[in-house]
Amino acid sequence: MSLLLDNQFSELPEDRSVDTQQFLDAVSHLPAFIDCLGSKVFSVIKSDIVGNITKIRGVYEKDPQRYVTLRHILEAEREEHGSEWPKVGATLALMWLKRGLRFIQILLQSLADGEKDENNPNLIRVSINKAYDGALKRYHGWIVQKIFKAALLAAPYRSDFLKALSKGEEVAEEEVLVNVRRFLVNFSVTVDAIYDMFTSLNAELDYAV
Ligand code: 0SG
Repeated sequence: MSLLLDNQFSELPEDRSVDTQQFLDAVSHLPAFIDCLGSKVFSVIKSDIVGNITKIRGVYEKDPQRYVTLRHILEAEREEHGSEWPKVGATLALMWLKRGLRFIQILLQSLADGEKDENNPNLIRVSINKAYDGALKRYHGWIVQKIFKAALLAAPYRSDFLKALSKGEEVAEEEVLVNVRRFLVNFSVTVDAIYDMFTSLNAELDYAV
């Protein structure tokens, strides 16, 4: 059962600030969605994302009035951690989480755009590879790139992936893609805003794990 498309990200205000509570509520549905993909190979990805979310939530819950937006968290941690920052705390967790979100953004956009491997139209590897190259590959050393290759072999068929996006129900492809496009509107704006925030605060790091 997927709650992904049912749980839209909020529209951002004019200043493009991201409300921490709303963001945490929205990303909290990702782990359950990853479970719907059906292979244990994805559990490593799920625990990474759960770890990121838990860390951000842990900071937020210490003082919700202080950390109303994600920018408040980054600015507070910059003050608190000095030269250790940004490779620390919720800033580091969000740095990685946003890459996972960018991966999902590119993957869903590619599916919505109808990109396909013409010889294997029921595979989504073209879209997954595009997402990986655009969001994650440069941050991965060769061992993690091998994990990605293993995950690629376990990737669901297009039909199963679309079914997972439709709460396990058989829904016409075009209908699912309409929902994907709707979901992508606020989701993409949010992911872009988080990337821009990291750039403007000079918080982005480009080491590989
Ligand atoms: C259709 C499905 C297709 C799936 C294809 C999968 C593609 C991705 C495969 C990559 C597998 C990656 C597994 C995990 C890798 C992690 O090592 C990296 C780095 O992790 C960070 O390392 C942690 O996230 C940080 O945690 S923190 O919260 O404590 O801050 C921290 O530990 C950091 C190291 O710290 S440091 O040394 O800097 O001090 N993680 C990633 O690369 C993110 C992977 C996200 C994948 C998202 C895929 C979503 C799939 C959804 C499908 C719709």
